[in-house]
Amino acid sequence: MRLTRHVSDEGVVWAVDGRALHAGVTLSELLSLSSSEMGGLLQGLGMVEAPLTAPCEPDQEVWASGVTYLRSRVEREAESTVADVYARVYDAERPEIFFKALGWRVVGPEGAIRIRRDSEWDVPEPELTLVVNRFGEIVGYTAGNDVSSRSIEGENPLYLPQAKSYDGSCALGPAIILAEPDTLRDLPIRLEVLRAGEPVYQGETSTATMRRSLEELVGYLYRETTFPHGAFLMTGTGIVPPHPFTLQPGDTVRVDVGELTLVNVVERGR
Ligand code: DO4
Ligand code: MG
Repeated sequence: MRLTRHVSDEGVVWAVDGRALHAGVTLSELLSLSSSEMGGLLQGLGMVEAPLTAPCEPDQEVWASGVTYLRSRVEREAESTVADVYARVYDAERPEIFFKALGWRVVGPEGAIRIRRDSEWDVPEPELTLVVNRFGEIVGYTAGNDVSSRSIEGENPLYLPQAKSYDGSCALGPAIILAEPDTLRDLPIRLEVLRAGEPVYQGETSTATMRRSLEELVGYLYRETTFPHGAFLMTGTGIVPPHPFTLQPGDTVRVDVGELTLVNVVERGR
């Protein structure tokens, strides 16, 4: 089943497999129920034609995990003056988890992701993004792009919130696929960057190469933090374009995760 969020002149509507859910049924409400209770509300009415927007509510939280793939550790060690922290967190029992965005700041399909004006080295990070209900159950996934400034993070890891969390740094979509966690353990992830219509970077990996389990990441996120309306958790990148690649305004970034394709264009910050 595929959940999508649409904006029309009449307002926002959620749909299941292209058919509108009953007025007032929101993702927040669905994620406040257990996965067995949620099924009862997933009844589609008429077809929805309105454009897609990011599949999250304005007040939902997006969190992210880091250094969950060897590739991420290797690139971060190379860019950083304190490489040791990345090796340590890759091997540690406790994962790196950080706050990424509130739903209202999330960019949807075809929307503009951004590179900061005060950053010279910027990359997309294609990530399996878990959709988790209030009980910490994984109910599905979406495709995510954890757009990041490597120059700011590389200068000092304490600058991570500025490297990771700013307008246009988080894109999700185009849909939520409702799925059992077991179906997410070996999902293909691909990244392609087009410049003037030509590919300038391509990479691929699989969630099977992640060092941590999905449940482990969700377990740490929910350990001392409640999410009455559920949460999104980006699970880290296994693809990092190597130096000197950097995003440029006008680039098109395509992220494939499982059966989803998220496409965004790159803009320079204000
Ligand atoms: O350690 C910094 C962030 C790591 C990250 O975003 C990732 O590995 O995907
Ligand atoms: Mg990331």
